[in-house]
Amino acid sequence: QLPAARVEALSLSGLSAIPPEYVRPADERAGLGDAFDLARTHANDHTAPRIPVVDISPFLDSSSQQQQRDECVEAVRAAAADWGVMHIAGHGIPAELMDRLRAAGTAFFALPVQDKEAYANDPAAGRLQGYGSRLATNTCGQREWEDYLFHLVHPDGLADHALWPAYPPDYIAATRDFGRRTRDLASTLLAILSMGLLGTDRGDALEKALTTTTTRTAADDDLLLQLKINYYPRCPQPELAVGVEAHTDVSALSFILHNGVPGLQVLHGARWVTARHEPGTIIVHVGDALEILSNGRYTSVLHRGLVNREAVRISWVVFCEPPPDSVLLHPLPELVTEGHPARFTPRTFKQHLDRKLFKKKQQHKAKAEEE
Ligand code: AKG
Repeated sequence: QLPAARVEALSLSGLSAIPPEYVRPADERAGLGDAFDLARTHANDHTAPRIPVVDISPFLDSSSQQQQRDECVEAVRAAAADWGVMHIAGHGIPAELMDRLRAAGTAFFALPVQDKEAYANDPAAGRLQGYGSRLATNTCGQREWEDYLFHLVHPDGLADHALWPAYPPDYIAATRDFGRRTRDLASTLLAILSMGLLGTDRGDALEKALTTTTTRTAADDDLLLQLKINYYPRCPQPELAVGVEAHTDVSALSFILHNGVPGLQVLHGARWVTARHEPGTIIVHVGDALEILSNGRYTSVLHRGLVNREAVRISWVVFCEPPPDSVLLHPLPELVTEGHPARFTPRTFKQHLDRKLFKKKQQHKAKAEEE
């Protein structure tokens, strides 16, 4: 088997036109462009909708008033319902730790491609963790303009540090600490989101529905956090390519940091909105698992990653997922009423993932037959 072509190597080769397998179909190309141009247009358009910024510090500060907490619950609820995405401020993760995480991932990707190959994954052989590039999984043979590093980050007992970069020396410590802090943030947000659905005294509902454990200790925690570092090289024809094609996340929540280069777009109404740079915040997506538990009250946000000519974009996405087989995901019983029947059939996380992949394959097949 030939080694996978790395997009970074392609980008560094200085080509002026991208290979045909990276060119998206005409219907998808309509809204694409250089992410810097789109971000500038969005910033200058004062009527453009903006992804909400929500400060959750009242939940981390024991001296805060109930009214501040209620306002915070309502702001998070509204953002999760109307957008399925928000910038979280006041999240309690130290800026210094976020800088260390970014510095570590950036230093790893600054290594020559051949050094990173020591960490190559092999999805065909079932080895998903490691350094990779999305292969064409669809019948159209289309590829995405990015390389990535993927591994489980929490719980620490399940993380295989042998698969994590040994360089830079701070990679493991910084990434592990960030995973731990993100796990705590996930609990805080799930509590706020639960209160938004069921009231102040039901803050435990969502986390209970996502896990099998009643006490959260390092040993028995079964909410899994997977880290994907996306590396989007410069692209000579950003109007023809995407870094990550439009999708919703299968996770309950996803947390995103990035290096300040624009690229993330989310669908709001019928419009693609470019995420702004909100320094210090963490972007949070509602994923499919939370949409199911909330019976559709919270929206699993459709999003994509665009590329640009000028600068490398790097993003750190932590997917927060229930265990694959031991939890049955279904709408919380209190949210299923005569007026609001269940919109989702019960399924495990793994079944949901399999169904989604199957549907995607069917769609590609139907499209290929059409053409
Ligand atoms: C993904 O990796 O699933 C993404 O959606 C990446 C988004 C981003 O790079 O901001």
